[in-house]
Amino acid sequence: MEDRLRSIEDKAIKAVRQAKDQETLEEIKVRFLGRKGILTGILKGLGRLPRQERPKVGKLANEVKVRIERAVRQRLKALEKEAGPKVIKGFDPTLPGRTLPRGHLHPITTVLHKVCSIFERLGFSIAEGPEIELDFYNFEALNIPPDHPARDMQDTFYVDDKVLLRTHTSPIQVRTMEVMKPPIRIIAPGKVYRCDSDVTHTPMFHQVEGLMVDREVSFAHLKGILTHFAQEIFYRDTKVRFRPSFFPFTEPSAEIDIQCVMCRGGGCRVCSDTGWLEVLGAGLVHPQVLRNVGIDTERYSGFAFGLGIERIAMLKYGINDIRLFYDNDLRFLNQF
Ligand code: 2NL
Repeated sequence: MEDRLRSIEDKAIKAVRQAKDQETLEEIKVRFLGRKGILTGILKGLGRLPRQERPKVGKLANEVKVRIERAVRQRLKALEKEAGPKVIKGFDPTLPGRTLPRGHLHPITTVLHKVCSIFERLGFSIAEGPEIELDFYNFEALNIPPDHPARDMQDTFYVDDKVLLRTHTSPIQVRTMEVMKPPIRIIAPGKVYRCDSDVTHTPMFHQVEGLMVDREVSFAHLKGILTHFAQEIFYRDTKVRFRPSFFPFTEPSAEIDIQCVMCRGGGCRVCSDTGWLEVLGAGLVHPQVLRNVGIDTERYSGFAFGLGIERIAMLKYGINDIRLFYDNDLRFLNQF
């Protein structure tokens, strides 16, 4: 039996060393060491040997097994080295991986972040609120009377007679003033909804409003802050113009123009040859609005302003159709 084991070992190791490829090696391994292999057969048959021979033969058989296994491992290593990188049918692991397309922020998000960050650096905090609002916060508290044209069904998406989609982010500021005592310095960014659609209007767009309420807040503060903002978001030397205007929630009110960013004031199609572009609405918070939220108008005053993000983005990037922002055409979006 011992001779037989030695002869099996010799044969096995010779075969292993001569194996030309991994497949052949695997076959040899199965033939000698497999569940139905030669060596396994001998180990299984140990019980039929005379009792005194069993330990010796068993020990030898195990040693043979270990040596064949070692030879197989060594040969496998050598073959793998010879073969180089593994090539599985249809898959070459040496090829560079497919690069996944890399996403980026939507241009509206980028501009929204830029606008917010300018005001955050001036000490304003970001405030948020619901997009589905009560008529009270969107209109009533803002001194917009029931017969005001902004309430018309044409402009506002109503859910029912008391509930609507907010048409501006002012309700965020009303809610903040209700719960926060002055000094208040907040900006209110977010989506707003109006029943309107053409090259310069989409039914949903983004607005940022700002509000400051404190003792002795004046129009001079508003002018300084908005001039700084215009020069940060556009050009450092951008000229700014304040024109008298009207909003029900501010008094006095103003519309703020910047020198045209396309022609730098010379006159072009974008500014209709005026040299100016309207970018902001603003004013001192109407005393009635402050009273509506319980702020003492003898002690406090405030300014507020509002701007449309899509309009700023169109001017910054020279885009003439607002709907491009929402078509999700990658040929457009990938340019940012
Ligand atoms: C515009 C005009 C404006 C405000 C928004 C405001 C908010 C409160 C009180 C008073 Cl809580 N005013 N917001 C004021 C003036 C103008 O936006 O043209 N937006 C695009």
